Amino acid sequence: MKQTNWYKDAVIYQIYPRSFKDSNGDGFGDIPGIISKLDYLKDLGVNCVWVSPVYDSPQEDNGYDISNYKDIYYKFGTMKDFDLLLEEMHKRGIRLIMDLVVNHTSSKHPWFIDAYNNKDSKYRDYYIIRKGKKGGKKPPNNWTGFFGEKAWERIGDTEDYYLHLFAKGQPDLNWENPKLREEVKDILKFYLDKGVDGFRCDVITLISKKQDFKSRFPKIALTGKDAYINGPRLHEFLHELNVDVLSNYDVMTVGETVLSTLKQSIDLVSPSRKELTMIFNFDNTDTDNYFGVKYIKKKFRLKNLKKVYRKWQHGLYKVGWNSLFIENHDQRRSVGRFGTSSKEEYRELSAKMLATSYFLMSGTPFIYQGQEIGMTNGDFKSIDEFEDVEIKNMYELSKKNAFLRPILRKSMFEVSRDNARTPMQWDNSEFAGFSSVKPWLKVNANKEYINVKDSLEREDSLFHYYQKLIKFRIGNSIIKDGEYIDLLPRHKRILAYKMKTDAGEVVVISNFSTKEIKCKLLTKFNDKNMVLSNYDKHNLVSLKPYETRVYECKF
Ligand code: ISL
Repeated sequence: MKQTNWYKDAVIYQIYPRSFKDSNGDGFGDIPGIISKLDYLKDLGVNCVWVSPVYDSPQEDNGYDISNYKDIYYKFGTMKDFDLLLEEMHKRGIRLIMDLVVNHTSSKHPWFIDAYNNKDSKYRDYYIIRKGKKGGKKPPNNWTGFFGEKAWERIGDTEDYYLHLFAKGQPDLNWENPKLREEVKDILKFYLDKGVDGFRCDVITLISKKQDFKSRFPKIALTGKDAYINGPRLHEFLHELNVDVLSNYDVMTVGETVLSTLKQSIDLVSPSRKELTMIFNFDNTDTDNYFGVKYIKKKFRLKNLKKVYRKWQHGLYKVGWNSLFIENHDQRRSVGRFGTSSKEEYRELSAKMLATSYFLMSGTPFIYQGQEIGMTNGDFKSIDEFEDVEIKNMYELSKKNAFLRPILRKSMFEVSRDNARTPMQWDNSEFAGFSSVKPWLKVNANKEYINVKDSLEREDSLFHYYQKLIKFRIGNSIIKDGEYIDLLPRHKRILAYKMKTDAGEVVVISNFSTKEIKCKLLTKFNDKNMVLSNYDKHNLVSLKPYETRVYECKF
């Protein structure tokens, strides 16, 4: 099938369905709710939507634990609703990307239930099951997973254990088994034949594990990671999926990669290798922590973000394609992060500045629901107000482990994934227009003044700024194909870069501070080339607090 590379002109909006819009008054978002808001998304200007998992699931990890890939979780709706969603999106020229979670299933998946209960089950080899040590008293090795737990769980009182790199209810699949790989291809085809436009591939770099299953030392966070991240057959498995299935459709994939180097990422996205279209790396969101561990927070410095931008823009230039994002359902909100301010005086102004800064580089920009109106972290006051399995596990860990306790307790609330999962704030009514009843997760009190209704009414809102940004980005080949040039690599408060091709250049200059700053660079540009800014009036030689400007010159 001819590949049109449409994704290079896509702006993708991520929906976390349980928090987006509840249509039937059960306090839980659903597919008809999404359908009712498609005109809103069209108005925003995005041309593609990534929907976090809506498959059937016991919801131990909010749908990232799938018990039936070919059915829809009843609270989200039915397969009929899903088909209608796809149809209604396509009618509006919006593409649909599904979340593909195939590193693991739910422990309630019929494959796993059979494998767990029956040693001779044909599904036993769909999972990673190994004999424990000491007659089953101890796990097969010392690996630990992503939610602060041991990565093995004993199968009843047998000698055997199954591997789970996430919650206990998320057993890892065994990709070494060709039959399992055929099942995955079948799932892909099922949705691609419906007309789905691609997949966001959950923790895809974990699917191949080193087969020695030996303990690893030293025992630090993610013990065993060198055996289960970027494993030996990762590229082979992805190539197989691509050649056998994906390349028969004009679709895109974005792989969620955890701790992948630039070199590994280049291999994943080089078109000639036929693996993935693009990846999410987390170098940007790791700029405010140590060792890639979000609980160990560090002060944000613009120079570190600039380094990340240079690394990925230069690293993939003419080699592969980038993804651009500042938020998702696993990250706390970007307001008050990455140098921006959550003080109401600066909230929208600084959010416009950050939006401009990450949006106009080469790559596909993603917007996470609520980001376009500047939603903030949830106002959680006690552990009981959280719902996420990750923070609950971490809280338990902090009770048991005296060394980790102060570190976890200090940052846990602020970095919790639930901060991004609070109900979408549509208006200032009791449940923020998300639902007619009390939602599954606490509504943020600031829905009084941060909400879609207000944003649509105010001409100078962040929402309207995003509209302009999206319009400018889609189809702009200077940005798409341009070479990234950092114009002020050493400046501590100003980010300035140029995207350059033979046809012209786009220049972005942003002040990441609350101070007015002199900037000589500004004198080089003519105001009549300014295409976007978050201020109406501009000074020739200085940038106001959080000011951002975009200039475009065509040669
Ligand atoms: O969220 C994280 C840290 O807070 C990450 O470590 C996250 O678990 C990792 O990026 C993998 O995320 C994906 O797979 C998980 C799921 O819980 C996440 O929501 C999903 O985005 C397991 O399927």
